[in-house]
Amino acid sequence: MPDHRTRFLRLALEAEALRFGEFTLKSGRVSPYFFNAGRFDSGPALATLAACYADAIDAAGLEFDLLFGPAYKGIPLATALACEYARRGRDLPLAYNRKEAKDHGEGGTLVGAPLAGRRVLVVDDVLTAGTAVREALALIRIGGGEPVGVAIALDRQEILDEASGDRRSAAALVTAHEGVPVVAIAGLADLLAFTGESGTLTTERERLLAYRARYGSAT
Ligand code: OMP
Repeated sequence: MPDHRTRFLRLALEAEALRFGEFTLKSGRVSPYFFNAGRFDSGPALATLAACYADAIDAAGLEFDLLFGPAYKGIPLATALACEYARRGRDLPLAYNRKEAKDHGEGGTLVGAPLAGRRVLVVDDVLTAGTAVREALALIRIGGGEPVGVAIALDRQEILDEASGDRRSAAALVTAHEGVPVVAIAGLADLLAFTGESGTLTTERERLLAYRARYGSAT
């Protein structure tokens, strides 16, 4: 497993951003694990996380010239990543959105660097069905930017619909329909490998395997 995946999964478990138990998702599926990026709630945790994002993005060879963090959870993630790139000697403009339009001051829903004419990388936390990411791509296009990639921390690698027989992941469908690659620091497959190597997370791993058998994608 490339190092950034292991570093990220270790950090996520330590920060309790990744938890095992029983969680009902936005989709209604009952999951044996949940990822809450809000738990990366300190400077050191965000800095370590940002380095994992940067390593995953650079390994994928994505080319872009602006970082976009969708409200709310994407905002600190994209900000931390911009700081990490600055540390690595790269000056990247940063933008994000508000959930509610402002009708005074500078107005509108977009904040930060202008998107027009820029190749935009979306930075978000987790992808299940891809709805949140699609909304961010639409916002960027409306703002005149060109989305060229999506970077997420965790790809849950799930199918959209059990009944359809289509075993492609939601991330693969975003790429197919939107023409934009999705890069994850880690996915469910990595979490399974990690729990396998841990020697202690045996029950958790059994539950993850059962969940994957039902909702997991083939890719
Ligand atoms: P999609 O829009 O279905 O891709 O799911 C992304 C959203 O799911 C996130 O913004 C969260 O609201 C939520 N979520 C998590 O934060 N962590 C998880 O592990 C799973 C979900 C989820 O509900 O699927």
